[in-house]
Amino acid sequence: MNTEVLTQAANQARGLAIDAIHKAGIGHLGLPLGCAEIGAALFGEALSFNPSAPRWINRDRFVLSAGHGSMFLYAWLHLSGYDLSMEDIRQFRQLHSKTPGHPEFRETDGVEATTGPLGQGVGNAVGMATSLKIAEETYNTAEHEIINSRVVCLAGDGCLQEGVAMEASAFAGHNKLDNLILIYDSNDVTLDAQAEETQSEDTAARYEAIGFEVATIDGHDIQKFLSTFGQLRASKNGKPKLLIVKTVVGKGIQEVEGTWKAHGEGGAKFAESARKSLGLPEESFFVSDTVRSAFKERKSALEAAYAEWQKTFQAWQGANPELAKQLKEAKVDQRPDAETVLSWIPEFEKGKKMATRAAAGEVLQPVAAQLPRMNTGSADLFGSTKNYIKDAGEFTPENLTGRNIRYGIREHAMGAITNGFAYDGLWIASGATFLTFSDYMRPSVRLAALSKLPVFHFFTHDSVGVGEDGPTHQPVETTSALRLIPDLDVIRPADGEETAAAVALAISRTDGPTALILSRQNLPDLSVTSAADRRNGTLKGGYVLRAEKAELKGIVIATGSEVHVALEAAEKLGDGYRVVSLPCFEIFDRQPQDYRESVLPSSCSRRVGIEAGVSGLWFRYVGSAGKVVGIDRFGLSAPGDLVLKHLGMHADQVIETMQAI
Ligand SMILES: Cc1ncc(C[n+]2csc(CCOP(=O)(O)OP(=O)(O)O)c2C)c(N)n1
Ligand SMILES: [Mg+2]
Repeated sequence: MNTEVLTQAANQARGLAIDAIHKAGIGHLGLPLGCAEIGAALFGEALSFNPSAPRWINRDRFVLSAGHGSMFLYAWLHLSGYDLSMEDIRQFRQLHSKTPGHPEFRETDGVEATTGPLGQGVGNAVGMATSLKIAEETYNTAEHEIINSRVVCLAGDGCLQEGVAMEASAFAGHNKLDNLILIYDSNDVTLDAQAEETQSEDTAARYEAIGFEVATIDGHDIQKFLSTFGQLRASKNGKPKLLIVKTVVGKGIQEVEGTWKAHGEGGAKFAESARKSLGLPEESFFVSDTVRSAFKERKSALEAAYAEWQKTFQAWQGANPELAKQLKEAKVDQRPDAETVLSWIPEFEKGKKMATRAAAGEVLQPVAAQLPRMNTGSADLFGSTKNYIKDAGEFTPENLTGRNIRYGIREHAMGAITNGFAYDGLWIASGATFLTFSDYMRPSVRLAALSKLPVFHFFTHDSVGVGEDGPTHQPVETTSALRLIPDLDVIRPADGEETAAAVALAISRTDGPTALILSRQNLPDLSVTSAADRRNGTLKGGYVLRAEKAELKGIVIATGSEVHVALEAAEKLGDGYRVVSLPCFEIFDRQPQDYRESVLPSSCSRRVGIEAGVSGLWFRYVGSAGKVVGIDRFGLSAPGDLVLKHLGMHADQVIETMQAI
């Protein structure tokens, strides 16, 4: 497309944003208007993609980290010929539209990631760039290059102010992800104020210092953008790229442009005069025939390039049937089922005491051997989180297929990067840290749940049982806090067999994330029932671990490290007492009513729940007549077994509590 047409397209995309936001009465005009030339250059020329095959493996991934500028993305996806009609644009921000307020993965073709919480998209893009680097190394051969795409991320001042972006960028620089092009919309404005009120750093120097190649240009100069972008794209120098584009926020609405008032919908009331000054007709939601046909031609050209690629791909497939099979299975929603995964995991030695973190590490080995697609990582805690895949190497720029990723002490970036892996779908990613520090990555875990991403994490050191490190490292509220996130499965297994099932559940899940909550301290194995029963019970979220041997008098419900305490209490209480192990509330809640009733019969209201954490959520299972032995305070620095005892995590406390009902 020539510059003339691209300029017209930019102005018409501005018109679409103005009209959609004017119609909705709400939205963010600043970015779609300020970045209109960048959109024209990217979607009209620079990016490689196929609107008819939006998940084409060799597409350039475009992530709008500044998700508030969603109308930017919708306008360009529409013009490019994705499945996003003008009617969809008219429905901007309306119920069940394909054009929600912020871009949502799975809702709209061409939306690569759910963005809006600033900075997350940068982390996701770094994850996608990592994913593609591994894919290049895994799948390209000397004869055939089937993957050579780039990840392009548009971020604003807000994204780059957020810590997660800096964590992720440092990871990208360290790992030499030169397939990443981060475009920084530097418009000197944020939501509330001119940017100078809150930032004074030299962003170019900051990024140069962490190993990026940096260029700065006028973001309204289409030709300059195309030539610079082209150079950066071609430069395989081991440096990720930062392209700083100086733009005028809200450009085209003279009343507000260049000021923070242009950030949101403030300018929309000037729609009429703005349309005029942009050279647009009075007709709203206008796209000229010239622009339409130019984008139609562009789509044909993209499809032709895709067809060319298909030829290479066919040849590659013929020459590499094993790799082709692996790649075919590498889809975001493609996972082995839990029973299959469990069949790979041998039973644990009976009677052996073991921490569930150690059990998870053992379970991981045969699973990883069966699933070459799987990698894992830790936030500088492999030695403690135990999720290292043995003999599988470490991911480094020189060893891209190493399956253990050192995320550094960057929990938040780890969350966002693993989400990036999951959005891309090629690899099965997981991370690990101490449960207490899952708080540092909570925003990314929440987005994984919202976007239904099959990613999972090993959260170890799961209670005051951590011991001497003290209350800073002893989670009490964290497991419950994670349970509050909708669509996140939180699994706290009690022994090796439950851990095997927990890992199998995490691997097999296709429609959301899983948090594995694992103990630091050794736990006895629960061989009161068979390994198969414990595994199958865990697959249902909860089960009767010890059945009553006489008329039912009471039920003790527990998770993880407190299940053996519950067992001991029930033994002492007598034959009429049942123990229910409830490793996963969410999965148990999804079981049919008759199963749940068989585990927790409503006729029995004498129930005690025990968990080394805050008690609030437990009343759902013990009911108003029941009681909870929990820890509704912060912990203490002392040996773990003493702290657990001191805070009531012992059989006598359970017995006393049951007897008081
Ligand atoms: C984590 C997070 N905090 C706050 C917000 C609310 N918010 C949305 S946009 C924005 C300002 C962003 O500034 P910038 O990235 O420069 O965007 P511009 O105004 O230039 O479009 C804020 C504070 C958010 N979306 N995410
Ligand atoms: Mg800004």
